[in-house]
Amino acid sequence: MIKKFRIGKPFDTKAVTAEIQEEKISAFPLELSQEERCVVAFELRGEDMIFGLGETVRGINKRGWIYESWCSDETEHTEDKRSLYGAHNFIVVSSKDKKFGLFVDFPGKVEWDLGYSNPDKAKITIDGNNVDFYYIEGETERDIVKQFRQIIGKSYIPPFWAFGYQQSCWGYSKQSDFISVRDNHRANNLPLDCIYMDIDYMDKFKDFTVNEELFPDFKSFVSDMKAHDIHLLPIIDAGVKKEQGYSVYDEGHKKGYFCKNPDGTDFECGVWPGIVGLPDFLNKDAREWFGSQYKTLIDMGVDGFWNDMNEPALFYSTKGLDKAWEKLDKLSGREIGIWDYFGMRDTFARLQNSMDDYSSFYHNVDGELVCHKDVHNLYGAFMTNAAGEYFEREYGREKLLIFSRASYIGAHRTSGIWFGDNYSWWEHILLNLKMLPSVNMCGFLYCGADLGGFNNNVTGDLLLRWLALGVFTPLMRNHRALGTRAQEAYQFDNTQDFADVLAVRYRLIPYIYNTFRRCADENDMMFRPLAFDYPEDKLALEVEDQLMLGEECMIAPVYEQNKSGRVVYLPEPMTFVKLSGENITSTKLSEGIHYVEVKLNEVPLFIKQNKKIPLAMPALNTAGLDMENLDYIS
Ligand code: MIG
Repeated sequence: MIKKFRIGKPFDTKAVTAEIQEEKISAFPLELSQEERCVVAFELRGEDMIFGLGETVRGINKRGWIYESWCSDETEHTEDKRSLYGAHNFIVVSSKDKKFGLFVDFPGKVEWDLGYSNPDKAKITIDGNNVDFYYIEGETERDIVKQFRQIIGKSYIPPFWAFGYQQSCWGYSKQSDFISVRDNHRANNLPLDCIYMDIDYMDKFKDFTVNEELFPDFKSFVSDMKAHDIHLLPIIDAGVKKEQGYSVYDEGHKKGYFCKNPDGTDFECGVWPGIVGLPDFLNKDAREWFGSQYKTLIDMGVDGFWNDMNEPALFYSTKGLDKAWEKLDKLSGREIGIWDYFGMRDTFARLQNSMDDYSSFYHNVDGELVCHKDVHNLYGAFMTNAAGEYFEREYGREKLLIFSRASYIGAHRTSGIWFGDNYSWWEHILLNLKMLPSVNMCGFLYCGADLGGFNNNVTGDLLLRWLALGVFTPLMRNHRALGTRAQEAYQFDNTQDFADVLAVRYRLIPYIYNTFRRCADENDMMFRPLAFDYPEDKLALEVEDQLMLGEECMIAPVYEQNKSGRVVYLPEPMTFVKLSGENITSTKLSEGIHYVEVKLNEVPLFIKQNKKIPLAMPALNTAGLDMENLDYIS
């Protein structure tokens, strides 16, 4: 049962697609106070658990920390942080006698103090008082999620090939880089379906352009790669380079499609291309205009994109930089104290993604000026909707792959997400795992983390262990930052181990793909906390390093260094399966705690009693998969 409560005149976030009758606010079932800000609160008792909040830090059970919904270009996903790239305002609260879901539909900042200030109290502070609440009651957590998913509309489904293995690296720039990635995979019997193009393919980082020196005939290059069954996926950044004569900028500027300063001039900031205009994705016409720009690259044969820097990420604004120079000028040449020095240093560091800037530019929403700060969390979602809606209209469903870094609930209907700039840290394998059920709760099914880690230098064992989780995530992409140690599967001496693990992905595609489609159809979660499936099992409730997958399985990757296996908890008897290349070993295990050994080239999987899962024969790409002749394991 879903109840909708409205306070004031909320901004239309487009998150909810169903028509729901409003209830009287006096019937709102939680504590509610309204002054300048709206605050919702409720008691937390001993064993109560809180799930949700989508893409964010910390545990599957979110209790005991303070989170902020504020789409952030956060480059260090450590547990002291409060926000990452997404703003996913949905939680499920689970206590012994009552379970409920709460969606706070609000496009500005929301603070979730879930037992941080006071362990017995949850306090949600909304940065304003025009907001819609959806309160959902149900028998089980999964049922509450399904009801929620039903009102926000069906999840995006990518093309089938998007379930293949994908390689990415910030730094591939010339044609020969891409060809060598392709050929090295082939030569080492490593499967591959896609290679990503990061910002270097562009001409001076200008969206929808291709550097002609690097790619003299881009169209034939794309088609040549496709003839080898490799899809190329260019990145698109939110900011549009300010350059006279660059048609996208000229048109956007002329038509007033960029975000504005209060005086009506374009708000300008520095990102990779230098000074950019920020397309006003909150403006319907600007949105349609930007969406149609993708055609330039689609016409060259490209059939997918990833949208980046759309929180939006700002290195500095021109007005912010002017102020910083002024400060510097005042100090320059004088004898300064240590605090002056720190102040000066911080003045420049604080220019990045600053609240001053977010509070100082405006969107044009149907003729009305809206301050960015009040709708910040919609920016990336609306950018991606612009693309996704255009793709569906012009090319049909399931034709183009698209996923985004920033998101709000609603974007799950038109695109997937990736989890941004993680590190080659063992603990980030676990963070990857923990985010999967929470983003599924919010409708994001096509998702995944940068396997191997984006920042920092990888090691072969870390990458193998991470891939053994990645074989189960719909988006399975190995990606790394410029200047980090090479981490393609063929860069390590034990290449065969990588071939063994990647082969398992292709063996599992029939299962992963069908489970994905079923979950999209039925508004279900692909990955669930054990707590959702075994609510009466005290041990299962607290498991934070294993997940249920589909109706059939449980996954439990090894995520620590120098471990030949791990401890796993089985809430019921299961078959423990190890998959490696074409090899399968299986052992029946009773319910309870076990230590299981897992070699670096093996993928561990636990299958429930009386369940079986299909396996295809390994293939080198999705085009070569035989989806008809399947084996079954149980
Ligand atoms: O400021 O395009 O998260 O995946 O490789 C960094 C370069 C910009 C951030 C993305 C990352 C991408 C990188 N981008």
